Amino acid sequence: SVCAEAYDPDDESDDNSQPQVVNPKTDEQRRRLQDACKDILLFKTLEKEQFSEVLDAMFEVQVKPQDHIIDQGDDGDNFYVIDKGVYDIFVAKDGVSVCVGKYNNKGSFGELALMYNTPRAATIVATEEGTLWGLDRATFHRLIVKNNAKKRRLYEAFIECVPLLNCLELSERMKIVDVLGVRTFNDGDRIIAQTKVNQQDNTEVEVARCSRGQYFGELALVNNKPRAASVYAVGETKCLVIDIQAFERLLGPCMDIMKRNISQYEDQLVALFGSSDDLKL
Ligand code: 1OR
Repeated sequence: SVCAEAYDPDDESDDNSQPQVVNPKTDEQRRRLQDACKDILLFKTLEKEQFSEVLDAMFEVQVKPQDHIIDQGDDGDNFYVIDKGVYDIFVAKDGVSVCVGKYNNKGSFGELALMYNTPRAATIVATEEGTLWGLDRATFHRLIVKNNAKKRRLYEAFIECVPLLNCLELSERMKIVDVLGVRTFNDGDRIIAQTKVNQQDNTEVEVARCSRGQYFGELALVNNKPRAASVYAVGETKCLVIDIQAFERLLGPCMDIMKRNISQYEDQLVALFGSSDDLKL
């Protein structure tokens, strides 16, 4: 079984024996593929050359409503990037399959079984016609898993000094490093756009400034509400990013700390504006 392979992110031995996979694509496919992959976090730390090898290896998959792309418990074959379509995520709880989330026309899934040689952790079902880009297990291993060893070396020390993540075990922190992406911004770039409830009042006031080791963007994910504030880069900045599914999967143990900090935002807002209605949980 593939589940018996040991996972060693520091294993540097090169699978050079393995031929490079190339699935030819039309210009139109290539354009769609590049568009679908431009925000995929797992690709964001790859060198240019590795990224183009990934794109070469990917293949198009057409799906129909109710197609099971992945079944929980199976061995992992491919990693998938969404081109279009809505996909439900089901996880079995006490023998009952529960919908725990969905992917809406963007994102990726199927990395866990390939990264850790574990059975598929969830079932993914297409709810409508859609298109996916698949990446085979061997190429995923050769390029993404190998890159994770480098990511761990680069970000291990930094992750250790993020206070929020102190509540996690080392192995849990490393799982965050495995799925995170890196994004850089220039001075003034808008990183998060506030969803404006009241279009009349558009004046923006600086309410806080975050620096190294701090975090932002959690509020909308914790509350399941629109973005309550905009965030702009001050000077050139570099952020480590995780997607909402990984956030929910990995940051549960930090939830109490985040909620406590959110109640402090409320106090700050009341002090500034006399109300914190936009933040109500
Ligand atoms: P995989 O290779 O295990 C199923 O195949 C994929 O579903 C998995 O990789 C992830 O990419 C994706 N827990 C586990 N896997 C998830 C989850 C998830 N969500 C998406 N996947 N949880 C839901 C978080 C919103 C935690 C459920 C308890």
